Amino acid sequence: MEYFFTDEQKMIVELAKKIAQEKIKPVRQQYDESGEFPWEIVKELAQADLMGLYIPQQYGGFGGGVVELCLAVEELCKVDGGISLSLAATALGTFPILLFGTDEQKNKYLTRITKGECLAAFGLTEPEAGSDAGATKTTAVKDGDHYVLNGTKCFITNGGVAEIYTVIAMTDKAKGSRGASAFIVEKGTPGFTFGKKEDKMGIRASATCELIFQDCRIPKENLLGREGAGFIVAMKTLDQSRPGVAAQALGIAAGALDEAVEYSKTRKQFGHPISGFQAIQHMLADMATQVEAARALIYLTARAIDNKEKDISGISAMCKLFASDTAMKVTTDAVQIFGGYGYMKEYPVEKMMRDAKITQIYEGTNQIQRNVIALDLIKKSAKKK
Ligand code: COS
Repeated sequence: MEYFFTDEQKMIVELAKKIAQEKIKPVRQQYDESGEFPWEIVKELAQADLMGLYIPQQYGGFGGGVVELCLAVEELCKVDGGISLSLAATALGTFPILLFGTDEQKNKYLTRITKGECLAAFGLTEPEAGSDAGATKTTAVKDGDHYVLNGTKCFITNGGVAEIYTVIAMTDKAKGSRGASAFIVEKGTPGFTFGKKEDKMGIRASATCELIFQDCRIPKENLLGREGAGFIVAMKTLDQSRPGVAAQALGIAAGALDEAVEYSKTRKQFGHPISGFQAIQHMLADMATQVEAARALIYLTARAIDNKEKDISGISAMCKLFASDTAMKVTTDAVQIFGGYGYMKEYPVEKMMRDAKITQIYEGTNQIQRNVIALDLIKKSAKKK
């Protein structure tokens, strides 16, 4: 099903598929083992102009939106869910600037991202503020023409490798989540350093580390939106980016399904290819149905976001919830279809299952997604009355 994509959008898919097959597939296992950051692939993505897919043309981007981003992410993640994250995590770090930046901020930062000169990251999570994003402890104190940041962010995707960070910090602790503000912080700013690099179960080619702010002075021009709007900046950023995580999960699931179908045709037991057994056929049928349903939900939502529809929190959370649960189920079933071979690192589905797990956790656990969906339902039902 092609969901009525335009010729341009189909070209993006073909381009991403070519990079995934020709450049990423040959090195995915090596990067998974070493946990190194795949700069050579980032360069390929930048040269193919994929880094600016969702950024307006006036800033040098392709002028697409969440649909284009999801198409590229899905296709790349069919082959590898970790390497391609440099692109998706940069989008997460870029959305706050796109949504809330001034013209000056957009000109300064978006143009660098579209040129492929640098990556971006989003600094919200802290050791004691994970699901409870409002419990942010990092502070930003105004001092003349500067803000002084102190605190630690953790589990930051693209941490250390990105040049541009959007960071949430408290400018007025007494006001709770209404006292949070968002800032752009550049790598290399004195007082901004990186902590330990995480050693992860999956998406190992993606860089994840701590951001440490110690009396880090940033110019007041780097405030994003107004003071006190940081929590809303974070929530609206997540509303916009969750379909991208869902596309990552979808890609991983679709990749595992393809592997399982191919394997079932070649693996013989009891004198027949296992694809001839109904037990396997029913598993494949369920996997394919879930993948197709996730795809329909994601592109419906991405279109709604690109059409600037309001009230997208609930459906955006549904994408992330449904696609990530699908990825976990489908990759687990793919390992089952491969049997003992599926458990071995020599076959790709073992890695796909490890990569899938994080999609149920980051950008809000699936438990938080259910909270967001339920609150949205209740809010909308109150409005109807
Ligand atoms: N868009 C606009 N405004 C929103 C919003 C959204 N999507 N979500 C919440 N708000 C507003 C609320 O309307 C409320 O406004 P008022 O103060 O004017 O009433 C304010 O923000 C606080 O909202 P709420 O009371 O619902 O906040 P909570 O502290 O209860 O937290 C959740 C809400 C759980 C949804 C939030 O903390 C969250 O998303 N957590 C997960 C964070 C996450 O995804 N972390 C992963 C790391 S980022 S990679």
